[in-house]
Amino acid sequence: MPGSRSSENHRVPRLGRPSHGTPQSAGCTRRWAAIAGGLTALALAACTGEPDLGDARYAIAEPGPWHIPPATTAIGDTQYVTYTGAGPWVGESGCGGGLLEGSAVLRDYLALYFPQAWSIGGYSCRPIVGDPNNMSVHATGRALDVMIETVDGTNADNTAGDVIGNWLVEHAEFIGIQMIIWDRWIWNASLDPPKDHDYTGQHPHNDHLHVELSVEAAALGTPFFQGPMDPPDIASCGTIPAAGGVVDDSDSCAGFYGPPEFWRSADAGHGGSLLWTNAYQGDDPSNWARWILDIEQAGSYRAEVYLTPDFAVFDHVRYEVAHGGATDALVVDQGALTEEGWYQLGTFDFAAGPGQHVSLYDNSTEAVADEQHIAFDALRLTPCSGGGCDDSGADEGGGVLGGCSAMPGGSPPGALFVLALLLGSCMVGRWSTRRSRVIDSASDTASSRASSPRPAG
Ligand SMILES: [Ca+2]
Ligand SMILES: [Ca+2]
Repeated sequence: MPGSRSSENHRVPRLGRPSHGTPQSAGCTRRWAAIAGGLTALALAACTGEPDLGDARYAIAEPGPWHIPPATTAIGDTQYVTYTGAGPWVGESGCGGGLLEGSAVLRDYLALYFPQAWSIGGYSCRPIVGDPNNMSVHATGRALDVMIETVDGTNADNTAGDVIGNWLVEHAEFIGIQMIIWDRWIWNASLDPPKDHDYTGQHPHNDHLHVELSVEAAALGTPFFQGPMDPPDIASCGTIPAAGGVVDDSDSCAGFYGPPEFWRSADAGHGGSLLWTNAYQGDDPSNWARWILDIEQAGSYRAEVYLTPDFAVFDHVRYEVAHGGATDALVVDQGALTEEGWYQLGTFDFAAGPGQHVSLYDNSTEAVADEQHIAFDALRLTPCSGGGCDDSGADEGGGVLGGCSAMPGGSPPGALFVLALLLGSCMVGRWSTRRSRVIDSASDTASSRASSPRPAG
């Protein structure tokens, strides 16, 4: 996992999430037997039949390898892409030097629409693992490693990864995908059906999808790269109407990522539920969350987050607002609030359509004290113009927090900006987050964490 968590995180009990009920797990049954002599409050909370928090969206390991559903297989069987390997290994002089252009575009697209991938990289100058005479496709710049956190350190998270693999299979010809390896299974677009079978290579591909582009795709020659790139239809989770709207943490347009044991829920906040985690010092986020936005009508919107004092403590919470092709990084003092309510992040120009978001990250480059809670609850967008954009959410308490826009493009409320200057807490520059690095960086080397796992293939 990125970075190391401060120890206080491990001492905070995680409670079940009331809004998602699933059958009681076998693990809880065993635990009941084991603790018959002395139940603790924590065990009670953990055994009420509620799933672990992260299970609400991801973190399910299906038995067996990647199972491509029949409907996807049927589409995949109609796809044909010529397979081109990397040729013999002739030393580093034969390597491409970085991701090719099409690979970088696909990387950015996948990072945007499949946030369950915690990092995406792919360039590596080397032979195939276990086959020193032949060059890895990674060395040509035509292969991506789409990193998916395992469920338990061993088993592939099929909820998170299968949807990506299946989407790539269904669009293989359109994009130019020649091969995918995921969870001990391989799909090869150049084969006559059946195009998939078990993968028995050295690395089980339990923590990443290996995705190879065709030569044509890597050179931007396939239809995928020719026009506007629509989001994958599976990513739609609702639209913010022209009059504005709220995305709450319990909505399908709200995603929370990273180790589920560090996300805690509370029966508080907007709609009676919120999530919180603790800040920690590190270069990369460990836990992060995103409100995924599809905007009906382009325009300026005041963006506010709902905060509750007991769960909003940390004074350097990093937010990113991706709006209308720009990404603004913000630092917000969640701890500045004294009452529950809506607090402004600023006013942003959103485009019509999907692919926009507000994200929140748990890491800080500076030292972090114990128990610095970060709250993830509801986001509200309200259309506004002129001075009306500076109005604080007066209906349910709230106001303006100390913080600042770290990037040009956003227009934080005047009072907020002045406060930021007084506090001297304005942090300038684009954040080196896992997400923005992947999306914004043109160089493969910037995705350094992504290049650490080097599987076969
Ligand atoms: Ca599996
Ligand atoms: Ca909520």
